[in-house]
Parts: sequence; structure tokens; C-alpha cells
Amino acid sequence: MDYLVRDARFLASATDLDRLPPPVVAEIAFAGRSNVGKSSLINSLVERKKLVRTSSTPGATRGVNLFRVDLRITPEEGDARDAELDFVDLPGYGFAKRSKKERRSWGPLIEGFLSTRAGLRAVVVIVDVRRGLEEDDAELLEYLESIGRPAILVATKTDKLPKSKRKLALDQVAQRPRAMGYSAETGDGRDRLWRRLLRQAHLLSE
Ligand SMILES: Nc1nc2c(ncn2[C@@H]2O[C@H](COP(=O)(O)OP(=O)(O)OP(=O)(O)O)[C@@H](O)[C@H]2O)c(=O)[nH]1
Ligand SMILES: [Mg+2]
Repeated sequence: MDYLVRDARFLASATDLDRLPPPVVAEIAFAGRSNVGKSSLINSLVERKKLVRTSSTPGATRGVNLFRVDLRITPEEGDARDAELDFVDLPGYGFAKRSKKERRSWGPLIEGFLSTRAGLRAVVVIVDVRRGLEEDDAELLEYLESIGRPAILVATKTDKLPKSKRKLALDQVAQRPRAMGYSAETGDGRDRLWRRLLRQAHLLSE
């Protein structure tokens, strides 16, 4: 299988779910603690440095942001075909000082989107490979399971660890689902994650 990102563009942003355009293609959402690297991961997947705003200061992403990705997929057998997919960049959790209730629900916006959005095929839950799974992340995974949303666990910033320590760190992140290593800095893990996303979006059967 081969894939090519032909184009990626900003589609819409909203802090009010009612204001988002309805889903017309399969969607993949990216969730995780504030500043973990969600927006950088999206930029890296579509190979565009500045499609999504990133920052070293937590709280860079406000609201729910949709991006349209145009792909050309060439299966092992058969002809190449074009496909569309939407990426959803979510604001981070675990940043602002919030009430207990809000902490448990990651804020109504994220929870509302994850629980009601009809086009959503999978949620990429991103953790820092050096910190592993924290309480918020574990709660999010549990929540996704309880509402029947497939989760893909990604441990990012693998470039921050020497190669010899990566495997051990990944093994320690989580058992179920297994974490996939990634680096938005070097593109490490990109092909593997793309395959997974395409299968999850039903754009690839192999
Ligand atoms: N070395 C390295 N730095 C990274 C990687 N991914 C993200 N960063 C850095 O981490 C910081 C936060 O990245 P963002 O992509 O803005 O994180 P975010 O999760 O979208 O943050 P919020 O929107 O604030 O929740 C930036 O300074 C990025 O350059 C990575 O794989 N490797
Ligand atoms: Mg962001």
C-alpha cells in the first residue's frame, strides 16, 4: 500500500458544537493533555509545518478545529484512488485549574464532541513517551471504551529519548491498547500510524 497526502487545509473552528459543519467524510480526532503535541502530530502527518498552530505554551488550541485531508491511496492490488478524511484537533486537557467535576469530564466541549459526532471513526489519544499514561489519559481511554469509540494510543516525542531507551519506554506506556511510538520532529512512526488511521476510517482494508 502506498499513500500520498495531496492537500490539507483548514475547514472550520468552533467553540460551540452547534456551529461546526456537519460531518461529510470520515473523521479522526486527536486528544491529549495540553502541550503534549497534538497539533504538531497533525502537521507531521500531513507534512505541513504550519497548517495547525502549535506553541511551547500550553493552551495553543482553542475550540474544535477541523482540517480536510485529500489523499491518494494505492492499494497492493488494484488502482490508485482519491479519498478525503477530516482531522479534528481538540484543545488539551489537564491544563487550566478546573473544578473536580470538569476535570473528570475533560470539559463539556471535548466530551460533547467525542460522544455525539457522527462522523468520528477513531480517537488518537496522545501521551508523552517520557511521562507515559497519566490519570487523565487513562480516564479518557476508559470513557472512549464506555461510549464505544475506537482509541489509538500514540506515545509522541520519541526523539527526546535515545534509541536504546525507546522500546522500554513504549512498553511501559500502556498495555491495552498498545501505544505506537511517534515523533513529530523526525516523522518516526508516520507510515505505521497512517496505515492504522486509513484502516480505521475504512479507507483501506488490508
Ligand atoms: N522534540 C519534539 N517536540 C515536539 C514534538 N511534538 C510536539 N513538540 C513540541 O511540543 C510543544 C507543544 O506542541 P503542540 O503541538 O502545540 O501541542 P498541543 O498538544 O497541540 O498543545 P495544546 O493545543 O496547547 O493543547 C511545541 O513546542 C512543539 O514543538 C515531538 O515529537 N518532538
Ligand atoms: Mg494544539
